[in-house]
Amino acid sequence: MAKIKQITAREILNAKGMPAVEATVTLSDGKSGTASTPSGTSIGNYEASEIRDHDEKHFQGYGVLKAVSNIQDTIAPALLGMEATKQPEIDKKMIEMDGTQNKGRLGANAILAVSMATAKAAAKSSLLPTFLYLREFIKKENVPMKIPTPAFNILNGGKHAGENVNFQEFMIIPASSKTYSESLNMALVLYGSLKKTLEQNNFTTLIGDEGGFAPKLANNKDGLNLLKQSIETTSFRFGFDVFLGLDAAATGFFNDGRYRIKDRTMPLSSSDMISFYEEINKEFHLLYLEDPLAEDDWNGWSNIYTALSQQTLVVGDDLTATNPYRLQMALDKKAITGIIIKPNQIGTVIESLAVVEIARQSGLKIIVSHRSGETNDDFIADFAVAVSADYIKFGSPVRGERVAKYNRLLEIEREIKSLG
Ligand code: 2PG
Ligand code: MG
Repeated sequence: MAKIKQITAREILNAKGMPAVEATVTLSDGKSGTASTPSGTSIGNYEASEIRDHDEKHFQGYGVLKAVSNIQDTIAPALLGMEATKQPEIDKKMIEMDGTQNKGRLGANAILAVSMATAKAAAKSSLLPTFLYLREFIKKENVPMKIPTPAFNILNGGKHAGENVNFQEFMIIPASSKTYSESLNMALVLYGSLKKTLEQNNFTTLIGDEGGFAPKLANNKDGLNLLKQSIETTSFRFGFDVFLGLDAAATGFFNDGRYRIKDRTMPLSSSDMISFYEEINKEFHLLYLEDPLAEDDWNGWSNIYTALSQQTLVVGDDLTATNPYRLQMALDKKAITGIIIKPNQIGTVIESLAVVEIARQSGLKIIVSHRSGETNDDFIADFAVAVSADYIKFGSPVRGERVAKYNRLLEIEREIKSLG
């Protein structure tokens, strides 16, 4: 039974050059865990709040020294001596000490770093890989362990790519019958094929925040066409081996009650926007559609559920914000068939697990996701396997901060095999 002996914290940079919080939790048996909190770029209104210093002289105001000192001066003294495997008690203590609805006092960036570092340390102390250790906290009946199907965001748009196009993520999704290694191999082939297709069409092959290509396109439909073309020049069969998915991140192009997309000259009402999705779905048979509408367009969400949920997964991200209350609203209003889980949208490991539990009991598909401003931390790979997520979203299979997660999944795939 190892107890928390020391907690330290520091400011590091994430992959976008933004300061991030890293914490190390050391236990009485000498084992330790280190974790860091990512940041979003398209941040939803209902997310837990990360705190930044607003001191212009330090990292242009984006520093996180206050969050770091909250760990050292407030969180650490309160958690010292606690049993490391008591993750629910540890997270509860931090939630209570913060005392706000959105973790805005101590900072979700501070709290989550400690929460994840505690889980990593406790896993080591229990001599278990983190994904197996985390399974202690979920109801395992009917939840066989598996590597989730990866959705690869190989064409970046919206806020992740200088508004080159409106939709934020154009994804390729291997058939769920493929093994993880096969899916990763397919992603690399299709990534290369997309690069060639872009070159042939005189588009730039520079990349966006999540490693996907970021061509300046005339409209969103062109993005889907490019992906389809890139698949068709390989041996992979569109609609059989591989499917298409979108994260529209629609809050980003919604203003004054209207959606503005390059595909239409006039701004669109919610129902016109839904008609547009129906139109592209006829052509591209989307497997997955995330945040098609803005985060407060509840009527629109209920309507798109009615229109499309039999044909495609309708997924909430900004809508639900890994928040149990927002999830309950989405269920009451019949808005979604899948939910994005991002631990930093809610701020602790235990609350993230609880949201997964409610979602699964309600029959939703679970998608565990990174943020655009990732660090090299690979905790979410373990988390995704622990909860047997249906899908994961870790970006393109390039760039260190994305590859860190994909490589961890390769390692987990081997570890699961060796368990027999
Ligand atoms: C999203 C995420 C991750 P961000 O919208 O799903 O891809 O983007 O981290 O910028 O919110
Ligand atoms: Mg999203």
